[in-house]
Amino acid sequence: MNIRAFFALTLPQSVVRWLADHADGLCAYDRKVEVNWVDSEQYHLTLCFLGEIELPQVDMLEQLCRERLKEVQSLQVHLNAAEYYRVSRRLALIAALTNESDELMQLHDTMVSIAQDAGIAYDERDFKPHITLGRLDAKNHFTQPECWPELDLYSLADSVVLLQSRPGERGSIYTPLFEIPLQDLA
Ligand code: 3AM
Repeated sequence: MNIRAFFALTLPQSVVRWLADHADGLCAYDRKVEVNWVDSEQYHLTLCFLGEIELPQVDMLEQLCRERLKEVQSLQVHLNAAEYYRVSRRLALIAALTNESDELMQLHDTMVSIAQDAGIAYDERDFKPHITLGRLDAKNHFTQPECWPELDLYSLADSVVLLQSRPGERGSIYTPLFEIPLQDLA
């Protein structure tokens, strides 16, 4: 059985509530109702997309994560904008963005090397850390505001999860397969 999976950071409930409230405000720009807004329960920051993996690889990934993340500290993620972001020729997002801090980029690299050590052929795309609030076809009529509402939010990232992605009636549904806590910030 194959499992579509990816490593992600989950967010504290307080941050989820702020982001959901912010996303509510952004709905006003979705004049043609083209954006498929993500359910706030599904908010996450993707660290490394693995694609289709097999069940035994989940156990191997968990073991590798427990070893390699033992010394890794929790981090603060500064969400400093929420705006339109065209991911590919087909997909655009309304996403909360963060600057590429050294800690976050190092954690991304660690997750990539764990995936590779578990025998997963990782297909490197540019890693632009973000939290997807809504998705829309890249060919759309969305008119961006001259100035997006400000976002200035800090989120503690204190664990890494492996999420399974399955198609649901209203977009993908993500289910945690395992969660590894990071070390407390000193
Ligand atoms: O929900 P977000 O935006 O974090 O865009 C996909 C989604 O990201 C991304 O993995 C998350 C779960 O599906 N994704 C899908 N295919 C991908 C790929 N080939 C990918 N990221 C990188 N490479």
